[in-house]
Amino acid sequence: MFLEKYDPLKNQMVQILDQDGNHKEDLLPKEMTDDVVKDLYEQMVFYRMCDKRMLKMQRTGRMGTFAPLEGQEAAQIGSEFAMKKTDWMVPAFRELAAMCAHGVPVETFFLFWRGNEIGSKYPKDVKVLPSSIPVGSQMLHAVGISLASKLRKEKDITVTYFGDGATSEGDFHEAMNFAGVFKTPTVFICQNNQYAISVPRSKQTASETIAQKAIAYGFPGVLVDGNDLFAMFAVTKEAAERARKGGGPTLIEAYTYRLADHTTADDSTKYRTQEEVDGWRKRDPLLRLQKYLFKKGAWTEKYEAALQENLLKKVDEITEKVEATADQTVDSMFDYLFAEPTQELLEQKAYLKKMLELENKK
Ligand SMILES: Cc1ncc(C[n+]2csc(CCOP(=O)(O)OP(=O)(O)O)c2C)c(N)n1
Repeated sequence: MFLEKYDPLKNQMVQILDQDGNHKEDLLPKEMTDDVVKDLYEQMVFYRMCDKRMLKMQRTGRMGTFAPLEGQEAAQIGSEFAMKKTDWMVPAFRELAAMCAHGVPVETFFLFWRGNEIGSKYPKDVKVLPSSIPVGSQMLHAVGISLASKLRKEKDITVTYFGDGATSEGDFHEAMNFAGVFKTPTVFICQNNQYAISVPRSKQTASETIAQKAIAYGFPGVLVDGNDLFAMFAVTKEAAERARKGGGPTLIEAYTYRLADHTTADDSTKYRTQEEVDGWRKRDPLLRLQKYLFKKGAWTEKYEAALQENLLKKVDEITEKVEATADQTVDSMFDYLFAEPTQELLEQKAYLKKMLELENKK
């Protein structure tokens, strides 16, 4: 429905819930009952809180450099909710909400960004790949995984996330081309948050939209309001169903905004105005859901206060667990690289251990 009706070349964008909390009744997905919307809203509040906690920890030397999520909660939670738990997720590096909603424990996510190797060890049944730090490389992995699913006649699909900056990488074009030719069950989600560090979207591509790039590769591309939970869910669901039925890939451009700095090592005041950020704050994905729920009589200040209190306790517990986890020994650097270590790795490990022993004796 959305994939055919909305033309990216005409800049048509799918929106079901606007920034004032008004929705289009005829487009509201049937899955979005008040209870479900509340549950998804609570998840979004929770992940924003986790993100804020990570920032606090980083500023006090208890977390490494990381890429904050703030502003992209609807793009991630809406699309994840359209996936089955058996589907693969292949993230970039800003996907706290999507990855944890898909089964990565929040503690594990925190540990990864603390530099602890345990942070890369997911429970066995969690079908999420680790965060990809090299920009864009993950899209090729996603296409490979989805091709494997197709060849094995498995019904799972693969959803991969990346930013607007990643579309300038050769990897993006190779992945899109391969997916189009082999009709792989892949859903490409570009979170166009308007910047690649300090490079604005206007300097990234001369195309009017990112969604339209799919046309050249022979499959649909659709522009979606990425701050609209309902639209993100509805379009991802359609793309996922299409992929599952053998229809091939889809590119979704989630039009959104990174409200925080690129990473904790960035200062976004150097390249964007406060006025611009304030304008986007009005389009906050959490705020519009709050307004929607309020109109339905399902949101009150009392409910919000209780929610914040409960979630804060949960975040405190996670933080305690994370900080009580022992740092890893040097062995872990080598042990998780391959199922069977190579001779070269064994030699390097022995050498490093010997060097550290000598160092400690000094
Ligand atoms: C291959 C590669 N080149 C450069 C970098 C440095 N780098 C890290 S994030 C980033 C910008 C990514 O922008 P975008 O894809 O829009 O994602 P966003 O950070 O906005 O979520 C760059 C250039 C990198 N990590 N990998």
